[in-house]
Amino acid sequence: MTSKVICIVLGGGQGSRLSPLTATRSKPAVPIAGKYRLVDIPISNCLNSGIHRIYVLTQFNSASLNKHIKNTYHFSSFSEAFVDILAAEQTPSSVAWFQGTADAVRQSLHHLAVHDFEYVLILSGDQLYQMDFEAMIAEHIEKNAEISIATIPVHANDVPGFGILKTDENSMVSAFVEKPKTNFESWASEVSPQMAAEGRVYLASMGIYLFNRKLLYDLLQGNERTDFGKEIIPQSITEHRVLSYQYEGYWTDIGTIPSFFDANLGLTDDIPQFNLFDKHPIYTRARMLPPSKMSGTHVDKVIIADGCIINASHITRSVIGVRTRLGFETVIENCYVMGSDNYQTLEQIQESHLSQTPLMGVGDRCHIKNAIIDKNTYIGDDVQINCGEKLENGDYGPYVVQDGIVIVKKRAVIPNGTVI
Ligand code: ADQ
Ligand code: ADP
Repeated sequence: MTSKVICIVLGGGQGSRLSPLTATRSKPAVPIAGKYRLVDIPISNCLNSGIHRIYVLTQFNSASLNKHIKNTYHFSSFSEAFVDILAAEQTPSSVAWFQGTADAVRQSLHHLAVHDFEYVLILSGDQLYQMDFEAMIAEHIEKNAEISIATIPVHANDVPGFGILKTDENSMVSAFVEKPKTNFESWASEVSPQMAAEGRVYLASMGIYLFNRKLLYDLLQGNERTDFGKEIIPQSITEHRVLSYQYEGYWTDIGTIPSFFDANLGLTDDIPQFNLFDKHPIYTRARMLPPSKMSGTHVDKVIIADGCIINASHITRSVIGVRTRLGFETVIENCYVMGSDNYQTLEQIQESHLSQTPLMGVGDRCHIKNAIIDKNTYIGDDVQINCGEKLENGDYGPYVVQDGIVIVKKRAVIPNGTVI
């Protein structure tokens, strides 16, 4: 069955909600969990489900995404497997930008035409979850559906952020409303006792769709509908067999700074909801980095990627990414430190010492709390970043504050003694 499926990963519009992490890279290339990129999550779910033909749609065909995909996803030349990037080919000022999710898929249909397939699986590129799509496809076929939507029970507080639906006794979708803001109580559904006990009684679309090939072409061609959630799905439920494929595992949106931050730090829990230590791997680029080296550090609930040089005194509830360097007597709490793309040479380090400019990484005697430190940053000695909660949201030059989280921009230099 899965050999008849082509997957399209919606890699993101302008990515403004993840700004400034998306300032120089496309959203699918944003680093996650210390060594992966966002796009590795949907791609790994596909590969682990036996789906091997994958297109990633993005507005920015940035060098880092290209490089990552090219260096990561290699298949035998005897297989038809591929992971390809399809980028909107115009400039930001041009109307030829993808106008929305459905428009992005429409503009990509001609790339699919050369393949043999019966189903198209459409995924979001900014969600953290592990799901077996093979089971979803099996149910789609068994119930003779034309469209299947993966759904998850959510709490009333979350309803305004999702497409909410109702189903009949056969799990066929009978009603759908995109992101209802008020008076949605009548949209409550019958759910499992466990979900009901958690107060999760509204069935939300996960933005994961399986379409029969011909129907997708019919729905997209010859019209200007631009969005799945706002137009295609609500308009399809009366005319087509739309199945709700219910899922109750861990699933979270990582499309905003606070949700991205929480999802990363959540990986440090004793038993994380998203399990990196699972038999199904999350694939990413193999980097051939040296093992991490640590000295004099007390660590508690920390994930440390390869290639780090760590002399900090304390690290708590943090994710430390590839090639991170942390100086002596430094304290890191509740942080995602993304790491670096390269190491400085001993000569460069010597020069920095002589000129008293910060080294790449985090210097000595720093105290950094509630922060995302993007890659290749130069944070000097005696820097304190821990007043994010008291700062107004906004762009402060080398860093941005968003809901109490300080995001130090890629390649930013934070001079010795700075207090944020
Ligand atoms: P949203 O996530 O709000 O709701 P949307 O902003 O359209 O929907 O994004 C869906 C996915 O497509 C995201 O991964 C986004 O980055 C990507 N995307 C958006 N515009 C794009 C473009 N022009 N080109 C390429 N990719 C693009 C949707 C559904 C809801 C559902 C939620 C679940 O509309 O019904 O409940 O997903 O998260
Ligand atoms: P990642 O480890 O996050 O996947 P990459 O290895 O793709 O990052 O590197 C990102 C950027 O850094 C690329 O432009 C790459 O050329 C550059 N880079 C990587 N290693 C080095 C190095 N040793 N010296 C200088 N630049 C490097």
